[in-house]
Amino acid sequence: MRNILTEEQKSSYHENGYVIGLAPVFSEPEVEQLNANLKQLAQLLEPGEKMSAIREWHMSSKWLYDVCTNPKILDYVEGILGPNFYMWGSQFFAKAPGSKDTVAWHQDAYYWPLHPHNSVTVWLAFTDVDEENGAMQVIPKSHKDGLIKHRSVSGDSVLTLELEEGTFYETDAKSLVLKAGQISLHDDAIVHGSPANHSTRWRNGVTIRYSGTNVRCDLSKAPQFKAYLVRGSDEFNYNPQGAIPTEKFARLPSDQHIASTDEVK
Ligand SMILES: O=C(O)CCC(=O)C(=O)O
Repeated sequence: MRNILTEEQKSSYHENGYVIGLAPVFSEPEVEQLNANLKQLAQLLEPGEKMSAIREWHMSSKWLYDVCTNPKILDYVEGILGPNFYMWGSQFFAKAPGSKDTVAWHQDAYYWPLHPHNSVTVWLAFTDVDEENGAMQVIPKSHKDGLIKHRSVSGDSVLTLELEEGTFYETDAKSLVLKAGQISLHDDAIVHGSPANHSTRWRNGVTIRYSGTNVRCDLSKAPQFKAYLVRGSDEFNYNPQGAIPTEKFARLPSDQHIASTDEVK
């Protein structure tokens, strides 16, 4: 049986800017295999590189490409973006036990030279994530208020930009608690971030980005941008298409990831 978003889950996404509580995409044995494969991929990191450097490696690793285009994930995304959409981004966000790394409060769309705003991020949990080990947090409904000016980041954030205090209500934050193998979906304008890992457990997951085919990337700002049509047809043909990788585990040269020339995420 296919798991798709119910009407209630779709309304909740549009109202709040995110949805959780979805039936798992991967079973326990599949999660074990995912982590074993990730371990192999991570062996290609240079000494000192963090897991967040595994970014857009779906363009070089067939294993990761297959994860990002898993039909069960696409079924959920289709409930938001409709029948025609492409996948273009992926990045791991891992925190070791006790890691002080945070992700500063931000809005994805502020970083991305994509128009119109019609993009969804899937956060796929490779480990259980909860309040103790630094699960992602969102400010419900904040996607409705438009983009807010960001400043350069200070502190332990793995990103480069952040929202200033007072531009949103941090007390409203909700943690996106997930079991390994589950996903959340969030809107490109929702305010979100994540705190340090205060537990003795790893916290790890991959973000995967999808956009409707009506979304055009400004290639003067993100020259490496490549779209992989994953559902339906592309009547717009706005973006260059990516080539499906053939090697199971291979790293992408760091200068090939999709950084915008204005702001790097
Ligand atoms: O995993 C995190 O803590 C942050 C992820 C994130 O910023 C994103 O999915 O856009």
